[in-house]
Amino acid sequence: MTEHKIEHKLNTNSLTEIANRVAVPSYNRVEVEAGIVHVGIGGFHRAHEALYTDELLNDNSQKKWGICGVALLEFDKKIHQTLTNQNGLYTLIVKELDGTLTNRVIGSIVDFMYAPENPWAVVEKMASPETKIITLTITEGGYNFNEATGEFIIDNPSIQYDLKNPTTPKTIFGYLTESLKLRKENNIQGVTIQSCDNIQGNGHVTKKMLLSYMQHAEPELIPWVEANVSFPNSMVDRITPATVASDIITLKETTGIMDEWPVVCEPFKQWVIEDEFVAGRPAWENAGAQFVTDVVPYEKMKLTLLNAGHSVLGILGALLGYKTIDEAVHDENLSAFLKTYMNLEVTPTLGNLKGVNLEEYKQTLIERFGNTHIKDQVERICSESSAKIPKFILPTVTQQLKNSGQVELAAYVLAAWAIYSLGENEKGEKLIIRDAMEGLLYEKAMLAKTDPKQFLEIDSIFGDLKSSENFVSIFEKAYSNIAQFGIKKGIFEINQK
Ligand code: CS2
Repeated sequence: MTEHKIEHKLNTNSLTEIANRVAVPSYNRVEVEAGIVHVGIGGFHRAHEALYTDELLNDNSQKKWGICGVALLEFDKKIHQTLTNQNGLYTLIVKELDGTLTNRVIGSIVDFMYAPENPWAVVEKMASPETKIITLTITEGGYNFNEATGEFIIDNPSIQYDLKNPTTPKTIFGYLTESLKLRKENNIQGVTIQSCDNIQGNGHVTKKMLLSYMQHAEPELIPWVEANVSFPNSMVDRITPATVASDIITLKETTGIMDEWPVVCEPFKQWVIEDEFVAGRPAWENAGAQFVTDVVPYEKMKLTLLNAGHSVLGILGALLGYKTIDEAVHDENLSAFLKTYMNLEVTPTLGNLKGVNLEEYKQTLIERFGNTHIKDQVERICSESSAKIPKFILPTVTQQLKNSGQVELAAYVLAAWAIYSLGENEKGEKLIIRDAMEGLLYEKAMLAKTDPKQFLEIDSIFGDLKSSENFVSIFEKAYSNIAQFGIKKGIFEINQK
C-alpha cells in the first residue's frame, strides 16, 4: 500500500493528513460562529449553500458566517449521525462532464443538531442573537400548502400537533413561530428566513405559510414578524443525485478518505438571491452568487425548464424502463420531445428575460441532463411528483391555456403520470413510487383506466383543470394513445408533427 493510500476516517483529527490528498478547509473551524441556522442538511444543501459558504470561510474574512445544520425529521437521523461522527466534515465530489472527479472537504457546517431529540434546543438556537439567517431546504412538499388554492393546510395532523404542543414542535412552522416569539420576548433583533427550495416565489410562500400558521398559533406575534423578519426569494440550482455505495468506495480507493456520506454533484451551480437581509449576510457574491432585486423571472425559468424537464424525462423515462436521467435524455426520441416541450409550450410563457440567453440556457440543460457520470436517478426525480408537478408543469399549462397556446406535450406527460402511478413500467417491471399522495394517485390511476379524466379530479393537485373541456379532451386523447400504443410510439408520432 502506497503512503497516500493509508485510509483515514474523515474527522477533525485526520484533516492534516487528508490535506495532502484533497483540498480541505483552510480556516480554523473552531473560530467560526454559526450565523446561519440551516434546516434540511440533505445532499442539495451540502452541494450548494454549504459550498458557497465554505468558499467564503476559506478567504478568512467571514468568520461569523458558519452554518448550524438542523436535521428536522426522524428520517434525517442518519445524516445527523454521520455529521456527528465526522465533526460536521464531508467530502463534496464534483463529477465533471469528462468524468474527472474533483474532491474537496467542506467545513462550513460547524455545528449540527437533531431536532427530534431536543426540539427546544433548536428553538433556542434559532432565537439566539448569534443567528442572523435561517435558511431552509425542506423540499417542495414541506411548505404545506394546497397546490390548487395556494392555501395553508391547517388540518395536517403534524400542524395540529404543533398547535397543541408548541414547546415540542415537529414542523418548521412550529419551530419558526416559537423561535420568533422568543426573539421578541428577549428583545433580540429580527432575522432573515430564506427558502432554498424549488418553489416559485419561495420567500413569498414561506412568509405566507408561516403567517397562516401564526394566525392560529400566535396571532399577536404577526405585526412583529412583519416588521422584523425578511423573506428573500431565491433561485437555487445544482443537480445533486443521491449518493450511492460506489461513490463511497471510489472516494476511499482513490484518496484513502473514508467518508460515510460524501455528496456528489454536477459542476454547474447557480444561486440568485434577492438582497433583503435584515440582520446582515455573508458576501456570497464573492463565491459566485448573484444578488438581484427581483428573482421571480429567473426562478420561473429554472422551475419550468430545468425542474419540469427533469419531470418530463423522469416520468416518460420511468415508463420506458430507464433508470437514470442521462439514459433517458440520450434516447433521441425523448430529447426531441423535451426540446419541443421547452420550445413550444414553456418558452412562450417566459416573456422577456433580461440578460438571459434562453436558447443557450435550454441547450446547456440538455448537456447537464446528459452528463453520464452524474447518473441522477429517475426514481429520485419522480419521487414526490405530487408536490413537484404542480410547481414545475401545471403553471405552464394554466398560462398556455389562458393564452390559447399549445398544451399537447404537457398533457401527454400528465397522462403518462397517470399510467406511471399504476406502479409498473412498459417492460412489466415494478416502479418504486415514493410520494406522500401515493394512495390517492393509485386510486385515481385505477379509475383513469376506464375514464382517464378521473385522474384530473385530484383537486388538491390539479385544481380546476378538469373544467377546461379543451384540456380534458387533449388529456384523454394522450391517455388512450399511451394506453394503446405505448410511450415510444406516442412520442415518435408527436416528434413527427
Ligand atoms: C429535481 C431537482 O428533484 C427534482 O425534481 O428537478 O432536485 C433538481 O435536480 C435541482 O433543483 C437542480 O437544481
